[in-house]
Amino acid sequence: MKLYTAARAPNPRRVAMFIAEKGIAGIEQVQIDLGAGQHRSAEYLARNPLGRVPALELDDGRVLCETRAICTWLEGYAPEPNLMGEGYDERAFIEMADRRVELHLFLGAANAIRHVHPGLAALEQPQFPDYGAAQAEKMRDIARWLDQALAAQPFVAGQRFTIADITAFCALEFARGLMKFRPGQEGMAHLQSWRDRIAERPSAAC
Ligand SMILES: N[C@@H](CCC(=O)N[C@@H](CS)C(=O)NCC(=O)O)C(=O)O
Repeated sequence: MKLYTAARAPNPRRVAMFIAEKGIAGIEQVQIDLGAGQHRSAEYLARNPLGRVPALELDDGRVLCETRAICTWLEGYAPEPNLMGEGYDERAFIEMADRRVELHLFLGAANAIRHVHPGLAALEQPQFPDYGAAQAEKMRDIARWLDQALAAQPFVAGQRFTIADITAFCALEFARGLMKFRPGQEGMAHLQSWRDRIAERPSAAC
């Protein structure tokens, strides 16, 4: 198997963290240089016509894209430790938490950064800075909601570490670097202490 990935990019980081939590070895990593536009080369577009990373090339030659779909495949390939739920009831509640943080926290931060940060201009054209600023506020709204949720439970989906923690952590780390977003400095003490706890896991170093 080959994982097409990119250094410092938050979606590939989600997959890297998922693989590290599972302890899966032997997946070859192929670095795609987004700054150099390698994801738009004919060779890469033949693998993923949407020109995005990550992409997982399976041993039979098929290419699986979309971070959550890759994680679903890896969960079946290496079931332990379980990160996406045992049985339909737990799976659905973890999916709810994961989609909430992916669609609102992660994409809010991604849109804020892509539309405002000059370093992302090569990837996002045209940039709409007003839209980016509005997305940053919406991202903060969901961060405040998550802060309150984490006052009552230790992890994003409830009582145990799951894929939803990985998605939320990678969103916050992206926002930390490029939006200078520090939950603790904005009154979100529970979110900050959750972030600091997750940062201590070996997988967070990916
Ligand atoms: N929906 C995709 C999004 C993947 C994505 O947007 N990846 C970014 C890096 S984090 C990318 O490839 N960006 C290249 C570009 O915007 O041209 C997923 O979940 O994997």
